[in-house]
Amino acid sequence: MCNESLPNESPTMNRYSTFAILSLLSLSTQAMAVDVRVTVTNLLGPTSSAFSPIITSAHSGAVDQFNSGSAASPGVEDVAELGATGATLITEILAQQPTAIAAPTQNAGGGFGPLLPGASQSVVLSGLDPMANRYFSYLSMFVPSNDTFIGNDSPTAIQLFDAGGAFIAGGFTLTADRLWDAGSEVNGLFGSAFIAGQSAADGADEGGVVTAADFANGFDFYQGQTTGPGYVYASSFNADTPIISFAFEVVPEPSTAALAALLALTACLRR
Ligand SMILES: [Ca+2]
Ligand SMILES: [Ca+2]
Repeated sequence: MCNESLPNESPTMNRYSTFAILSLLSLSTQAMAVDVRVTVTNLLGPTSSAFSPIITSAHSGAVDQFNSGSAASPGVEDVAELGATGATLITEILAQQPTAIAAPTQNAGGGFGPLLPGASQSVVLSGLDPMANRYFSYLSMFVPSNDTFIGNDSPTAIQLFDAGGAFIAGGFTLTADRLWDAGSEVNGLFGSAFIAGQSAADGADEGGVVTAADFANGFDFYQGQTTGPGYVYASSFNADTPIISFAFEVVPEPSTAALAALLALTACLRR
């Protein structure tokens, strides 16, 4: 885009150069904030399981949603049993780190609902600081079930940015052996979510701890049952069955686009 015939030292170009550098300085603080779009896709077959909206968050590593072998927090129990938009969990996340950014994924047309087999949802985590929001976490109910969920136990397992602040999130896929049981509700048809005629608000207290879910046999209760959306549930899982994928991309902001243009202009002027 540079015009090679431009004289290097004209007074006009020096004025432009000064303007460009001053503009760069004024934009530098805005440009540090990054918007990242998270896109999730349900990889299961058409009569298989779905996910509640995925509660996503970006944090410094200080946000630990749960621990295997310990009782689930009220926020994790709420998502794992009811699969809503995670208001209690988001409150817990912000209590652990006030500068964390957290939000649930939405359907393509907007609105919150189940992430059905084959479908995708997304959310933009806005204004991320590469240090305060370096790591990514997720949590979502896996339905039909009583309290089965996906979520990362380790707060530092997934990096959005490296230690130098560079965006490095490459995406990942979860397999069925990554499902958890919250240990908060007894598994069975009674009180299961996503099954017609059952109410997720029902259920018997389990009083247990977060453990690996019985993905091989733990969904037999729901086989042949009609789901909320109307299809008859039929599914089976192996340990290595892919269930959901996560993808990340930086969303250009107007300030970022302007900065890129100014950088290009400055490079031209310095030739
Ligand atoms: Ca943990
Ligand atoms: Ca359970």
